[in-house]
Amino acid sequence: GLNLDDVQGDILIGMRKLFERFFFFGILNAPDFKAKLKTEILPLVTSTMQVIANETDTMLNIAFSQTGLVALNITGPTNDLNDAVFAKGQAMDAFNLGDPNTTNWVPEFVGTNIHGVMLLASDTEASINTTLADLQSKLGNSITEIYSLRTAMRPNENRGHEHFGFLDGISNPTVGGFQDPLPGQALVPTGEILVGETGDSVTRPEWAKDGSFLVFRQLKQLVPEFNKFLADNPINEPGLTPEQGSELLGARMVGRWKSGAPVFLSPKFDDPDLGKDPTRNNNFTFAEPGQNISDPTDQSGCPFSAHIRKTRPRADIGLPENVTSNHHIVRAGIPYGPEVTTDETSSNTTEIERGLAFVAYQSNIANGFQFLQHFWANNPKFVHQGVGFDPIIGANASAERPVNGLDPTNTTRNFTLTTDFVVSRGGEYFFSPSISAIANTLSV
Ligand code: N7H
Repeated sequence: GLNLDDVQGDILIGMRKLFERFFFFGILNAPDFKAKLKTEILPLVTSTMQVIANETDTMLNIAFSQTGLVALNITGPTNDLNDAVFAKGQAMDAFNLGDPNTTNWVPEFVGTNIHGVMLLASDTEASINTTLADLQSKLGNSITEIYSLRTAMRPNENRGHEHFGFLDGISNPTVGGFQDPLPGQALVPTGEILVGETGDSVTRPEWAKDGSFLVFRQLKQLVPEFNKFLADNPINEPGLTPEQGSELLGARMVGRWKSGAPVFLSPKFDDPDLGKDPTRNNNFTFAEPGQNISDPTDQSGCPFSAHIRKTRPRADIGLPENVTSNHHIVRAGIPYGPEVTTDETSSNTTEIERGLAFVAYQSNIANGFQFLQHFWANNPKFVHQGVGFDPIIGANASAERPVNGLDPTNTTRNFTLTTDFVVSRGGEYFFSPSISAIANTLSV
């Protein structure tokens, strides 16, 4: 069976604490770093079992980029992870992902200087600060800090919601041998998420088994601009106030209401009881009873372009999806940046950066994150001709984005989005190794 003591804890279920720090570093002295990786870092690395037990104050995970593995002298054909996208680094992939260029990127993500990232998660920021300061002093000059991102769950009733206001972290696949799927949850082969497990058909080094590729993206969100767009374009549906029409437009862009309730199951109004019920809030396929799923006109329940339908089309590409699709990712992102200020609300303009520290795990980046972004979200012909872009994350190199199906009163109506509500600030591709690989391969 799956060794949950050996798989890093963020991969399959996410550390999901109130605060998380992403600490990006370069390795300056490999022998020194390796020694400290073994004595100082390894004892603190949190396994999946430990995340489930939830007894750890500050959880730690660590992952390495391609240049980081090279710095550690993990090279040569026998050590090749055989993921071409990972090997090149994310900056080389910017154009392919729909980013207009890397000028909007956080400068530290441009190039391949980042060797690794440490993820520290805790319910208090003070604990993160203490643990990190302690680690930094022990690591000394073996590493250098390149960039660091502070993130936090949003306060009070917005806890668990991303900055546009929608509940996040609802639908993630589970893997064989881990947890029984909730109704509607995808059960995928273990090897779709974990390298070297059943379902991963790529040749891998022995030490890579039970690791996973970690895609990190700093995705800035233009929240006041998003809200202005909704306010300016309420769906004019009989019985809805303009405010409700705006809420409906936002819900159809995402495919869920802010509470998490899927629009497919609750097409006109939010249903908070449905949104918070894990046995019901993911239990749908997008197939209406008796519906010809390839009928591109039926978007009464949920637009084909909706973010959750673009990124997990369910019955649109045939069921059971664990057999027909190998395009699943496990998401473990968390918001960063402050709440919207009254100034920003009144000017409808973002002044302070906020967004999503996006994290996705998969055994194959080309089948996972890259596929979802490039072939689905950014492809106006997916899942049918004329569907348009994913209105949330679809990227067209900053050119305007046609989106269809959002207006349930006229699903052939086209919206042309002239603003990217999500702007890429770049990121990097990492490999999150098993704990035994850290002990027996990476630190020796
Ligand atoms: Fe998305 N959002 O708030 O609108 N996402 N996402 N995402 N996303 C999901 O089911 C959001 C991004 C997926 O199984 C929900 O947990 C935002 C990227 C996938 O039904 C919400 C950003 C990619 C799913 C958001 C962002 C994905 C998903 C519903 C960027 C991949 C699960 C809550 C700032 C390339 C689909 C939930 C399923 C769900 C939002 C990014 C993919 C609310 C704001 C870059 C696979």
